[in-house]
Amino acid sequence: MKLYNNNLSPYTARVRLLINVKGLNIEMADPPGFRTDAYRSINPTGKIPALELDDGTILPESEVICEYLEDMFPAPTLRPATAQGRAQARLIARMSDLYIMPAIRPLIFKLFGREVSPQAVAEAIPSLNIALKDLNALIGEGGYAAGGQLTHADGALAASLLFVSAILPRFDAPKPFDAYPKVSAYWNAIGKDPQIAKILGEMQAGMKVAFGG
Ligand SMILES: N[C@@H](CCC(=O)N[C@@H](CS)C(=O)NCC(=O)O)C(=O)O
Repeated sequence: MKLYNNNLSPYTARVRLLINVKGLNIEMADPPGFRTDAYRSINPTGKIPALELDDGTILPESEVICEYLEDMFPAPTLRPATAQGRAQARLIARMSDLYIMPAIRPLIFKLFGREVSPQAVAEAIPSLNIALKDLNALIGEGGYAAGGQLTHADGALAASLLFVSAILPRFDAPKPFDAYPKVSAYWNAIGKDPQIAKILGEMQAGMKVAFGG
């Protein structure tokens, strides 16, 4: 199998977490550009990650890829043992995908010089604060997002919080987690997990190249 990947992307980082933990032999490939016809002919969404299966099928969307890898290679697992733990892991991964990343997307676009309206930029930090407040109410304790153990939710959440911590200071919000004690505690703890440290380190190296860290 082949993963269309870029180490800077939080969506690809969460897939590499599963690949690393499960010890899978999956080739990493650069996409032939973003939003290019060449890449869209491989992956219609034009986004990374995309997993090319052995029969040539393309699976886009990080959450879908993570679920596929869990189903195909169940051990070791990043799913909690109980139904409730699994629900919590899925909840936190969705909060990252549906609320945190969309809130900061205008700021990421601005940083990368992509077209974005001033209104979208102005709304980004208020939207992020709503997402962080909700996350603070729902996140697990003990250093992990769900079930007191490393799960796929940590891949999604730690990667998106790294983006928040790196980008918000560039928009006059130097300490974005300070008002959210459980999110702060999580952020201070999660990087100590060696598997999370590895994907965050790869993202940071990518950030250094893309926008100076
Ligand atoms: N919902 C998608 C989001 C993927 C995504 O937005 N990836 C970014 C890189 S971080 C991308 O490929 N962007 C290309 C573009 O902006 O057109 C997922 O979870 O995989």
